[in-house]
Amino acid sequence: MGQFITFEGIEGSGKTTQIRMAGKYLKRHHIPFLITSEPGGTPLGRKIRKILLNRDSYGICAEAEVLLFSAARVQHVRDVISPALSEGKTVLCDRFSDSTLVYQGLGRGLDHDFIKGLNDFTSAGLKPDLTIVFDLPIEIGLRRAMERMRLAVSAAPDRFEGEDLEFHRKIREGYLLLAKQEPERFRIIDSAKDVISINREVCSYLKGIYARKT
Ligand code: Z5A
Repeated sequence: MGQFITFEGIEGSGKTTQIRMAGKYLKRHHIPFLITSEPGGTPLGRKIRKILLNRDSYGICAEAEVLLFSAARVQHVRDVISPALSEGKTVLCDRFSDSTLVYQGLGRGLDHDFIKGLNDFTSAGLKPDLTIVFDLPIEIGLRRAMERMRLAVSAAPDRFEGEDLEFHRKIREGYLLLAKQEPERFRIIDSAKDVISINREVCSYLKGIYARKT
């Protein structure tokens, strides 16, 4: 089985930038890998993603939202993640079930145990071997996301980017709490640092996980 590594964090925390750089590191070391993301990763997931992020989908209630993220995940795990792991590939995934715990649990206020059960069901018990949380003050993350949007001519804030500061603060605190509860799985990186320093830290954690395996 390959290693399952998830990248988590608030909006604009640099996950996408770092996952690409981590892929380059694995390539240099001839480690077969797959980069994927949630919600997405499958044709169904990409359709669900459009619904979930579309700002005009105002009417989605928290209960419907969690089920849509879960539907995208179950397809993703079955069609993409589990097969790749079975082939011995390392899977680098931008967001996974911890996102549901913090966004739909703490952010939307849905019951924690209910979401845990749902996560177990959708991921068929699959748990990341390593989860890296990219942590930084929400103001910096949101500023980065806005700046990226400004550079992309037609982009507009999605449903989550439109949430207030209190929502994003809960998300950040939620990740730090999860990391405290499972210190053996989580690593926290200060994501306010520059891209190269963060990448160095990510690579050291990747090195650690392969060393643990041998
Ligand atoms: N969601 C959920 O509610 N429940 C779930 O179960 C799941 C997801 C799975 C998906 O949004 C939304 O779905 C997400 C949670 C919710 N919404 N929120 N918030 P998404 O996939 O569209 O976006 P995201 O996951 O939130 O990530 P992002 O906004 O795309 O940001 P990022 O990937 O973490 O960061 P980035 O794209 O690498 O960097 C952002 C910008 O900052 C970019 O211009 C970079 O060049 C720049 N950057 C990156 N690193 C640095 C450093 N170190 N210094 C300076 N600038 C930097």
